[in-house]
Amino acid sequence: MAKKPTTHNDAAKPTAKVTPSDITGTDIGGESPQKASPVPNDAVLSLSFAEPQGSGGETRQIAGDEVATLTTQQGIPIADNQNTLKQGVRGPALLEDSHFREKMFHFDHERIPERVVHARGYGAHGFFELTDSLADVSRADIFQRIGERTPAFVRFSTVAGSKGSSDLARDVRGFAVKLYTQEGNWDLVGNNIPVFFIQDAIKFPDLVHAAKPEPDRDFPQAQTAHDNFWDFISLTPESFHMIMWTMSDRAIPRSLRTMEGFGVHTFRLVDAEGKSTFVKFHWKPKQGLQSVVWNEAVKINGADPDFHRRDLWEAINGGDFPEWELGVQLFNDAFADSFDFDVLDATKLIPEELIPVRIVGRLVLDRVVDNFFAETEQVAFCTQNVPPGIDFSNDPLLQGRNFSYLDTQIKRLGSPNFTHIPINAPKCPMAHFQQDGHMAMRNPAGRVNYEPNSWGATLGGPREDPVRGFTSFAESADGPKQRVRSESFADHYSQARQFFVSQTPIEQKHIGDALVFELSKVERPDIRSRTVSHLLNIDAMLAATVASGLGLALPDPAVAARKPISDLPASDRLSIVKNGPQSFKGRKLGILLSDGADAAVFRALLKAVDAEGAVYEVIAPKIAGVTLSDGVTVAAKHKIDGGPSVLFDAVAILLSTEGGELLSGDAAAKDFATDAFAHCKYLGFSAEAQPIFVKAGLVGDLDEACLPLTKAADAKAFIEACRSLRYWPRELKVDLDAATVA
Ligand code: HDE
Repeated sequence: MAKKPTTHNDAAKPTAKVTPSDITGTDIGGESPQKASPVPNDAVLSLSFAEPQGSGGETRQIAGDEVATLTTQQGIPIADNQNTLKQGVRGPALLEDSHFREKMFHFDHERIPERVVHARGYGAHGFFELTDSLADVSRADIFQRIGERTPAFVRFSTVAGSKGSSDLARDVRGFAVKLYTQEGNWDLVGNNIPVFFIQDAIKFPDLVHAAKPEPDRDFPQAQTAHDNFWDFISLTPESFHMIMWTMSDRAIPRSLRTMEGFGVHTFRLVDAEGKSTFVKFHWKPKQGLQSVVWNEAVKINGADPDFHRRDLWEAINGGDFPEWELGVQLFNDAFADSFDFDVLDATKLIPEELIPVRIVGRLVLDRVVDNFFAETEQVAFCTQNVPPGIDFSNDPLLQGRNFSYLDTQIKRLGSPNFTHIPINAPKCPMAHFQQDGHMAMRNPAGRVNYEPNSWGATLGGPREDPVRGFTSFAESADGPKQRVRSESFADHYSQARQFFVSQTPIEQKHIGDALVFELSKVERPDIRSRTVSHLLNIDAMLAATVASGLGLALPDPAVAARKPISDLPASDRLSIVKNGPQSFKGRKLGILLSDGADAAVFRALLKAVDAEGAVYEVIAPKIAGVTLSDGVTVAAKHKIDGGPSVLFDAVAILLSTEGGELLSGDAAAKDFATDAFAHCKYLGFSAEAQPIFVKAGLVGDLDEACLPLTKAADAKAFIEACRSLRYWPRELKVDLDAATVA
């Protein structure tokens, strides 16, 4: 018997968006109110998004809505998007099915090569606003007029992991800024750490090969805790300053919004007379610095691998626009000559105590992308994109980068016309004779495509401008061709030590813990030992702590190419804890509720959270939500199993007597409390939460950062306490390794 033909055209019908309150009749939402997402998220809107690509805007009515007609890329209207063309109902597919062929062909070619490094990233649009003119030192147009705004696009990234890796890997973060200035695009392609692993670009492929998954087994993914990485590092002493940073909590930021950004290299600013001033660029987050702790990072990766991108998306869509100040350290040849280290050496920084950071502008991110691929994936940063007034130094790492980035974009984007893609196109006028190539969207019009020509001002096209045009700083260079490393690059440990001694004791402990963790994953004892031999040149106590954590006999110190300076003064700006915001603004409170929880305390908590400029999310035994003591229902954002406390900056547990008894038998609820406690978070609780603390073994340990929420008046004090972000003294009581910290 022949089967009846079936169609599924109903699937194309738009469905109404279902909100939690549709299901539960909820009175209060399960999270802080958010601005509506501007991004289409149902069938109808995504069709209208495709409209400019050729549907021609043809529409028809479906269930009362105007819906665009689905077409092929050639604009041919499609009658059936559910079934291939067949000979007979159950017969073979036909080659003439051009709609199927085009759809599959396009799908098969959807991916472009991911970035070799910085593959996983997240971007947003915004603007740069000049707050202090730099006209005294630079002719760059962007630095002339106070108050003027320049459009910007920023892409944050991890370095080692593939595109689909998780956000909380221990890693450097990329902080790449494209500024669409009126004299061309300026790409400041920086990191969240002000120094780099290597001094010369020729070592970059080795560094990256060593950091990425080992080539025979293709693991571990997105982590440096393996033999190859530490083998390379322990054979490359210049990397140890950067290692101090990557083993610190800088490498596990709480949010992309709570990290600093650095241009890393020494650049030049050049004025109209051609005079040069050296400069280092800094982005300082208005949100303050903040990181997570390692055990938390590991768990966040499981609970929400998109933790950082979600945070940025939610903050911008919630109207809490992330902001950074642009700071510059300006210095001249005299300072460069007198400085203990070479300003061309990217493994060194200049302490802010020596050259203060002058704040000259602000960067605000106020718009998420319309489409991740079109913008964040296709954005092409090139270090060599600098407008007139900004120039390079001879830093050998920067010089190498200036070659690499253009090369990489042709591989990734596949055409020399990648500047025709809107995200990469300058927003100022362009005029040149470059033409043709794959996907050329904008060939020059007219008969003339060369220069000089004799077609006159109107027909002859653009001409060079020796005054306005980019002029390289006229630095003189001479000497024999040779492959050498300057003697002035030979000190590898002094600033590593300076960074270490600038940290608070808890941050120093974290560096030790991280080194022990990473090296405990290294299989070869000689690599572990060689690494510790370098630490001995940095700090004897750190080396001893790591050796003891590994159960390793202390080796001899590594032979230093130059004797380290051991008395460089501590620099407070290098510590995260010393630069915390002392504010809960922009942070997230997780509120674990049960049926019957005290409505007055809950409402007071929401009020206090709102007053602080923070946000909240409700966690409950069931995703449908809970009914409070006053009969009002509250939607949940997370079921308890999907909303662990690692996702929040602080937590409150508000339960009824029955709720407390019920949840004390639930492992996820116990983990919620024990993790919040172990991660030194502020913890507010109603008395009814006691059974959970009993079962979790926390009762005797609750400290001054565990605050009762018995009445509405307690809420404000609790949120004010949360401003410290963490209660660090607790960590020394909950970590075995703490015993080794002095
Ligand atoms: Fe990169 N780097 N890099 N890098 N880098 C790339 O370019 C390279 C270095 C940085 O969000 C690649 O488009 C070399 C330092 C960021 O799209 C590639 C050297 C710093 C991003 C490349 C370095 C960075 C990249 C890969 C040593 C901080 C992501 C994909 C000389 C100052 C940009 C791409 C984005 C990306 C080469 C060292 C930052 C291969 C050869 C130092 C933020 O071209």
